[in-house]
Amino acid sequence: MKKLLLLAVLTIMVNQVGAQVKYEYPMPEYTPTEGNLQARKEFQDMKFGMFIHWGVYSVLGDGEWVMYQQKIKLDTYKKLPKFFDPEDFDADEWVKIAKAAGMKYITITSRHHDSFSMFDTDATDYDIIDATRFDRDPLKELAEACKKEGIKLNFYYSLLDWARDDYKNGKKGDEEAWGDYVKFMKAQLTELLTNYGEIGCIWFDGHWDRKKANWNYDELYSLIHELSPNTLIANNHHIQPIPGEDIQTFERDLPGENKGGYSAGVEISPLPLESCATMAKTWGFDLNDTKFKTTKQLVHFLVKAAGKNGNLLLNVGPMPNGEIQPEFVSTLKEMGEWATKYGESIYGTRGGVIKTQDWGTITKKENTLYVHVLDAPTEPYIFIPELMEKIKSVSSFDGATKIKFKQVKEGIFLYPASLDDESIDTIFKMEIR
Ligand code: FHN
Repeated sequence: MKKLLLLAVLTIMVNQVGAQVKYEYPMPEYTPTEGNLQARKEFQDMKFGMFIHWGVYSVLGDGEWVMYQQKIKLDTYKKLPKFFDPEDFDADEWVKIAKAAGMKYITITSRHHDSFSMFDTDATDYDIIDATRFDRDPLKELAEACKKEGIKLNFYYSLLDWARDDYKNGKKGDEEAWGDYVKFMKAQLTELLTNYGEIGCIWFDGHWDRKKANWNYDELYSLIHELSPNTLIANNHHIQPIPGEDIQTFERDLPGENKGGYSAGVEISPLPLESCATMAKTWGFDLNDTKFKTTKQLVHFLVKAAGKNGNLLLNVGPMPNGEIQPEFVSTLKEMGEWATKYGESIYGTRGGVIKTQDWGTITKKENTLYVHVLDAPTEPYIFIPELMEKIKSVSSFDGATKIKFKQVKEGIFLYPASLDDESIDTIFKMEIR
């Protein structure tokens, strides 16, 4: 009897772990336009973007969750906009940093969970124009700078709100209040999609605050598709993609993994994939956060994401004066130097050729497979399992050195003369027959 009970409990647990979590409310059928499908392809080709978490919270230098974590009362928190005057903000400089890093797009927080709108909005006075002495719209300036430099601009938009009564009451079940909140979001989304030129993506976040609720995505997504059909929709809800979305995101994780703890039961979908990650620990500026990831670690993340057919959206949290902190700038510069040399093996490639191996991964463009050796194996060869393609030749990345190889039915053995342990990524090119 005890054994049976144990078996039943185990079966339930296994089912729950394996079960995909899905949004339960009806969504209209979604057929992406030709332009949208093209935008998805371009998004996949770009591979590397800059995530920017910037808000009045940066004044406190304790991350973007400071209001919640330090239990700061709303009235007290509302004093922050008065101290927020980022006179060193220079949109051109941010775009220059992103571009030099090899990043092709920028996704910036238009409004985070603290409810403060970092753009000129008529839907509330709790925004950068009405509530700060700064009196400039950084999203407008960024949109202009991005346009000049050929960088795509995306907007992060928080669904969750720590300040608004309509959100709070709606969460408690007041349907009228919830209706007001949805109206507010729609007004802001309309502004974001009409006042800043063409926006690459609306990137939602915060769904998990009301896991079982009806978020009215039918209305929100339809509005976006109507206003700007080529704009992609991503939602960092940590569940399976919802009809109407164009990108599947993974937070602090490579696609299909759950090391960060946000993606339990989430499976890879056929949509374009994106992983977002921090350069230290937090997203918003944190004075004490000095656990900086190295250039090598971050390049490995980028390469592994590409190997899994995903993009990397790498975050910076600018300081309250408007500058990106020097530690990030210098790592991004080094990433850019790497991307300038080896970008051919990343941009415009596709992944999913093989499973990630202990030594690294593979990306593919047309007839070329790029073998990325991120951690040199102890054996004097590299074994690539389960490769379907017939290989014609293997060479070093610059093509100058031919690499000996042997293809058997289980896979391919590469025999490079030597492997540099110190190298960030030793790349070999394999030509398909
Ligand atoms: O709570 C947010 C967090 O502040 C940050 O914006 C990240 C970015 O993916 N998303 C949320 C956590 O899921």
